[in-house]
Amino acid sequence: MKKLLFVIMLMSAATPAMAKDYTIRAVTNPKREKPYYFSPDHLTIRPGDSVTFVNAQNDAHDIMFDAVPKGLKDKIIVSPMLTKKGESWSHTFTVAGSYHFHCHPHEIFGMQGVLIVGHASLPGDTRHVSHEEMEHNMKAMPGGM
Ligand SMILES: [Cu+2]
Repeated sequence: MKKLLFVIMLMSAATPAMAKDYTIRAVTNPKREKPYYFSPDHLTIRPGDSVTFVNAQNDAHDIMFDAVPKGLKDKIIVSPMLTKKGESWSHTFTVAGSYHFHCHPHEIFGMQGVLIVGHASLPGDTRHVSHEEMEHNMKAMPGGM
């Protein structure tokens, strides 16, 4: 009975009606001291919420999650390359913890961000994903590199 109650609680926690969709813009602005950035670059959401990354202009940005909660196991989260203004990519986050992401073309410019789903990961609960793993995943995607 306790187990059934727990399952019902889990199901109601994942009810789509409660889930929100957030927007993070991928911005190129040569007038700024830091020309490439995500806006916002820090965001806290709840498990089950989605984030839509929107390309703010005609420039190439992508989103690679290089540090994710261990609870995701071997799942890799990467977007296709966004090249046109308004082009977007969405992902729903169900596993709680800290997520770190960056834009590959502009990684050396510090184009990165942090997403907290529910609560921050405890020390040791983060899995680092190599570029090799992420790029392999991108090639397998339609519209990927
Ligand atoms: Cu970029």
